[in-house]
Amino acid sequence: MSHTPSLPASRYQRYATTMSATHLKAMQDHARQNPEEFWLEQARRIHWHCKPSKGFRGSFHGDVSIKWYEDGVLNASVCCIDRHLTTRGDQVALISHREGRPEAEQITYSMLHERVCRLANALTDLGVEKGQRVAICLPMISEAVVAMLACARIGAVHVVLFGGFSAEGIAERLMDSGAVLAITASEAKRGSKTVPFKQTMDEALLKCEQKSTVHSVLVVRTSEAAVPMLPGRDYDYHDFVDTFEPDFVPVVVSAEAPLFMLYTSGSTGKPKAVVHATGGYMVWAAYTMGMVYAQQPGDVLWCTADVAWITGHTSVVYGPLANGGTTMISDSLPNAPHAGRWLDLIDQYKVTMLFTSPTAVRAMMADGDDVVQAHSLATLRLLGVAGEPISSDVWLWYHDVIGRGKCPVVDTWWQTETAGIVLGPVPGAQPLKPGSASTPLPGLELAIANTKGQIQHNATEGSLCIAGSWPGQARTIWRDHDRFCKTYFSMVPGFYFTGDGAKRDEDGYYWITGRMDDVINVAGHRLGTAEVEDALATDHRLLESAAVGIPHPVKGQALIVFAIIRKDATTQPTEAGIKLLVADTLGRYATPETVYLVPDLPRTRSGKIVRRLLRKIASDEIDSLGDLSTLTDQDIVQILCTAVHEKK
Ligand code: 6R9
Repeated sequence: MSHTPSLPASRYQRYATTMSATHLKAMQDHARQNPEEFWLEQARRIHWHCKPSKGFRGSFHGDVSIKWYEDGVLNASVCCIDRHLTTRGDQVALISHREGRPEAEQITYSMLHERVCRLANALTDLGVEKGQRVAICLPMISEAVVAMLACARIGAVHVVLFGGFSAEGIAERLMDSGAVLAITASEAKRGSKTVPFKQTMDEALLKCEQKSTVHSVLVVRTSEAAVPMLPGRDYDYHDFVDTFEPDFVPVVVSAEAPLFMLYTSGSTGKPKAVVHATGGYMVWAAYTMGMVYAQQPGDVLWCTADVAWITGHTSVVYGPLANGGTTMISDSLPNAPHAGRWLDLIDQYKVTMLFTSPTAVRAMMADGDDVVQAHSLATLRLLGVAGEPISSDVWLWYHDVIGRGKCPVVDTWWQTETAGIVLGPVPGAQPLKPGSASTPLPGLELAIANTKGQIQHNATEGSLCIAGSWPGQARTIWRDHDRFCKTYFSMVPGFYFTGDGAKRDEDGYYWITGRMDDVINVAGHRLGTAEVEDALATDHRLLESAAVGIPHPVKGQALIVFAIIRKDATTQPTEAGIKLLVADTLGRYATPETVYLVPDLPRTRSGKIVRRLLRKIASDEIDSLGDLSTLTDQDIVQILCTAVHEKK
């Protein structure tokens, strides 16, 4: 925990009109005393075709069942668009900036309505039905937002896939989700690199062979480059979609109908698709973004997350649009073509709220204060981060240098499974502590358990759990409810287990210490070390491997691989080859920082690899290796230390 003094709520006067400390306290009391009434009240933040009369129904015990607002009926695209048409049809809903184009596109709520309806008609024409899955694999372009909302409009379930996944990774997810249609782009530019979206999708579909259920592919042409199209399967997005009517009667669904599923990493190899339900998710997106970001007319919120992550779903699309705000997307990089590129865009598009990752803040910090000082940044009034721990010095730099000391910094802790902010300050209503994700939003009760699964009270440290459900909670893991129950509800019976460690101080503020399982967080991307090891196991020249995360000054954590080559291998795997194998299997984002080819790994007498030790060795912290007496072979430690040291 940091000893940096906290910053009083009164410092952020501009937020005083949004919510006072008294109002926040009243909400917290109401939520505790009458949760059913509290959550039904929050449900009024969105538009319902039939208003719900029930709040939560279900249990965290046994065959876990989670239902919210089950008698409510709605359509998520209506909540995000139609609802605002009479009051703010001409207000900009989406600013879409594309690097290399002179001006960003300003898409009003009316324009968004037209585009979403055309695509809803096109998808229906192609035979997509309510409940079916549609895979969306697009760069940060307006069609990505339109595609998500069009799926919602026809009651289909979107599965947004990250453009950084390999063909293998996409194929696996297409087959697992049973997607019937895919929406992709020809290619995307990332700085000087070209990302071949369509080519990767084609390869993925080839890999699926007979197992793919995808019958159609819509392709957004993002450049002049020629794209091979398969007649009868592939359609040019605009040539096809723009011919359809700009109106579509929304398909209403019951609150528990799935809105989307999203793949995320866990501590076992296979990625899992977390399923989110329409009603609860929409209330949660509106509530959490309304409490912490509280967009006012004129605010431009730029959340730099890719739509393929939960932050992209809730803080780029559903939250801001449900609340009638203006949201911005951009396909730019923070430091290409030059350092300070994102700062240019903040000034150019008068961004008032910036929401990014600690990795991006650390990268801006590394570029130096001069780059920041060369920009006005006068429109900014709120700064946010999520995705990984932010240290108090980086928090303060963000606050003092980017925010010029006048913008509150909101560090929000949440997960794909929580769908929206769980821990985060309500700016103007409570003090901010640099480096802390603050306190739970009203209606959420957090708990800290010790290693035996017992709940600890007052100031303490342990595993972070959530007592009781919240509307945005994931309902299940697609086609694997057992895994859902085991992963999240078996560690501390009756509680949702987050997988993160946390400290709670005497004021009830939480300080996240990081994952406690074998999930690492590289630049805000969750990665299971087992996924990496499974990928390496496909190279039969490798006997065994171990992947660990170690601290990295910019990315938060870096992925390090130790691999043992089989003695009988006829050819020698190289470090570069191993990196490529991981990138090909999982995606470029998972490329290991360093690979060590080693004769063995440190093991306990029962044969378990001692990862704690590998982390220390890989970070070159050889003075604090601790007790080595439980190892079968202590000499291996010295050999690994030398291997690491030689590379430094
Ligand atoms: C929103 C998102 C979830 C994991 C989570 C935790 C880490 C997220 C954080 C944070 C420290 C924060 N995490 N927010 N750690 N401080 N403010 O990132 O979802 O991709 O599912 O990752 O990210 O470890 O468990 P997701």
